[in-house]
Amino acid sequence: MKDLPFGFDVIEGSRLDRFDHHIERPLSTLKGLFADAQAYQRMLAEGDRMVYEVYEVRRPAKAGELLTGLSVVHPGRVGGEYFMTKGHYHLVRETAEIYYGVAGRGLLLMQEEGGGWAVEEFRPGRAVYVPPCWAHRSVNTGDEDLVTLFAYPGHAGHDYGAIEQCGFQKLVLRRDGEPQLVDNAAWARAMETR
Ligand code: PAN
Ligand code: ZN
Repeated sequence: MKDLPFGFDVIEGSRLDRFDHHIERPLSTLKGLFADAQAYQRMLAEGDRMVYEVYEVRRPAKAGELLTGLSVVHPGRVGGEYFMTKGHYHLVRETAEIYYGVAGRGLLLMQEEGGGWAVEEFRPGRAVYVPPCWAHRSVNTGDEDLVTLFAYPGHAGHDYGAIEQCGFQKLVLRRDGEPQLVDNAAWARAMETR
């Protein structure tokens, strides 16, 4: 019984005391993610900064299970665009997800394939619900790590392709010292040629 993950703690601010899998996403693995390709190349030339990490608690990938873990998006910007996750739909579209803010400030960008979009604030103690069929991306708009706990159905899977092709409708950019949602021209162009 001791192998079952009945409980885990967030320690040192941004790590789980027990996890089975650690995903690292340094800048070099995120080509094409940020809108300003030149700013991306300039930053990469200065060093391969860690953009985000995920600590996963492994469970069988089947319906009835919940996959949980911790997402840590480090603070930073490429050009004016805040560090963020790749973002994805679930492969099984009819699966939801819940996030809980542990530390830091940020936004969860969401969008539907039909064109709807939404944004929710992350802060410590706040939960954010992602309904079935909504793509989701975490954005760190603060100066410290954005740490969130997540849980989603075991059989959900991840579909990164649609977001890699079209991006999100909105970019989150720093303007006058504040995060602002800005229309993503690349998304509009990708939609026209579909
Ligand atoms: C999260 C995300 C995590 C990293 O566990 O996978 O925040 O984001 P990307 O998967 O978009 O790189 C989740 O939403 N799982 O379904
Ligand atoms: Zn997800």
